[in-house]
Amino acid sequence: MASKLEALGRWVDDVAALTRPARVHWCDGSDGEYQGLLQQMLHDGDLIELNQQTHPGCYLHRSDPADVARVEHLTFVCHPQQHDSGPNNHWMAPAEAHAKIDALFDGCMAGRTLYVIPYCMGPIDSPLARCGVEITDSPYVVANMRIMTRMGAAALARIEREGTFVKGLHSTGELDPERRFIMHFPAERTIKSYGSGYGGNALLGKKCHALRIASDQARHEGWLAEHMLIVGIENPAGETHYIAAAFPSACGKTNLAMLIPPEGYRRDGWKVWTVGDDICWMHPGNDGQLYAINPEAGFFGVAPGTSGSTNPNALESISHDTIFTNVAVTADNQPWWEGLPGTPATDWQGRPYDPANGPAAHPNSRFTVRARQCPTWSPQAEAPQGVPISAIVFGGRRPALLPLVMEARDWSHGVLMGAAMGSETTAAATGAVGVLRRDSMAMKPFCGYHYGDYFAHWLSFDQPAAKLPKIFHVNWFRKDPSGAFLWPGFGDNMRVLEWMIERVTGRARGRQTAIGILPATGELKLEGLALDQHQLDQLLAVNVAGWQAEIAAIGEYLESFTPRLPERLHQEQRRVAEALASTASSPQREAATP
Ligand code: OXD
Ligand code: MN
Repeated sequence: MASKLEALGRWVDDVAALTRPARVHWCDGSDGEYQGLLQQMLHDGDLIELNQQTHPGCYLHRSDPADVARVEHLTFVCHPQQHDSGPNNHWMAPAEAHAKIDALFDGCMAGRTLYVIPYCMGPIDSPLARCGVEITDSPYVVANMRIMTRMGAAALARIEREGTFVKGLHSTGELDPERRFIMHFPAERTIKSYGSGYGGNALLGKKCHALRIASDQARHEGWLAEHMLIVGIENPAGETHYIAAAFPSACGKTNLAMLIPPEGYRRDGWKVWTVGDDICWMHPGNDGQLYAINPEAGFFGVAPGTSGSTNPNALESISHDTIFTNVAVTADNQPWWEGLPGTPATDWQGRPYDPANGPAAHPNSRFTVRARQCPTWSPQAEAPQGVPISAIVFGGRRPALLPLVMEARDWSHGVLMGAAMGSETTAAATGAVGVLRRDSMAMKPFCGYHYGDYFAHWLSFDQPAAKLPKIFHVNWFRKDPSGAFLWPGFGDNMRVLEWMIERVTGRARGRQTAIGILPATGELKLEGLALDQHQLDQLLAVNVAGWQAEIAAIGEYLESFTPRLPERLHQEQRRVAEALASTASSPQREAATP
């Protein structure tokens, strides 16, 4: 074995000595290997063949009913010093965490195969990409990693060249929720995950590596690892602007990444290109712009709600060669979930469908599919240098107060907008209704270090030579007093993206307010939309008293990160509070520059 792979070989030997598998398989990422895994899982009952006439190459996996989601309360970020993990993470001392989880790994692969999965997050030749190796005893994980990452021989060759990689050790274990941990050791660039086969807990390249470990690595190396989609908007002149957007879950990231513009736009020649739907790594380029790659090669999307009206591109992507997890099936064995036409015959647990048992598909049921199967997949998604980012968007589910769109006046204000973002709970979710949960940059479950340091890292990009993207905040979820959504969303979000591009290119002037820059009258293109003036006014109103309460609440939230809260963010919060106060004392100045 070549010298740069010696450390990898030694680690695999050590893990095998601890977990004692019956055999070790080094994954090469080939088609033959993938087909062999599928056959083995069909034979063992880990996969069920779906209707091969309607859905060629599609299979269903039913997970343990107690293992269907990420487990944030069992997820730890173990920096040597607790204060480096911050109040935003659970912490355990690294030695204690290793001892606890290694005791679970002891002998856990007896009789099973240990798979070694070398993978690359990002285009294989990209200097922005980073490699990892996941060891797992789950063939389902191997098959999903092959879809979600560049996995196998090419990744191993890069690891051999570079000698560095993130180590991830996973075992499905006994799936006992009492014996389940997802541990991260950022200083050791190591992940250990035991007791869950669910995607976010088990596909270690995704949330564990590409967000929690990578965010910490990015901080040290001067880049950003973010929970953002990346979408390219091409105008009729053939110019493409790339937008990176962060939203908490259940806010439609995959739909926005695959948006189909309204008919008038399509007729005029506008096009949308999908680069990524969940994770974005952004590096400053030599020209001062931020360049982004999607570190993933596939989509691990939520199935329910995906339909011909909400996301036809996703639906087309998953019509073949897709692994479905915890969806229902129809009488003729097609995958089914709430939002699709037709009726389910069998629910996600394999029981005959009975509405008394709840939804037919699990609300967190998923599809895993190669990104290149998406009709709008951007050729630039494979570009080693990444795509230049024109705009960064933050957003959440806010039934009131937050306007449809607003632009930050500068980078610091934009960082404040991202730090303050949140989503309100709805009647559909358990717990109290209308409770606002702050989720800074949509990274609350994924930031691998102290949020105060993370905000400081964001602020540090504001350098004299930098040509930073403009930052916006959107809210697709405003409701009128009767509880109806004010904005149609989905494809019509294109109208808001177009205004952002008009701002980036200097073609729209906007309207300066205390909370940021909003579209001036007539700047949002609304042709073909059934939206009356009153609705538009509500969507773009600045309720000064409401905002004064909001900015005070933001101030309190930020205080929870003292003493690591950067003073600049604090100043920015005070500046907006003062601009609101002067607007309140002379309302005619609402249009004043903040
Ligand atoms: C998530 C996901 O939980 O993308 O955010 O799966
Ligand atoms: Mn996500």
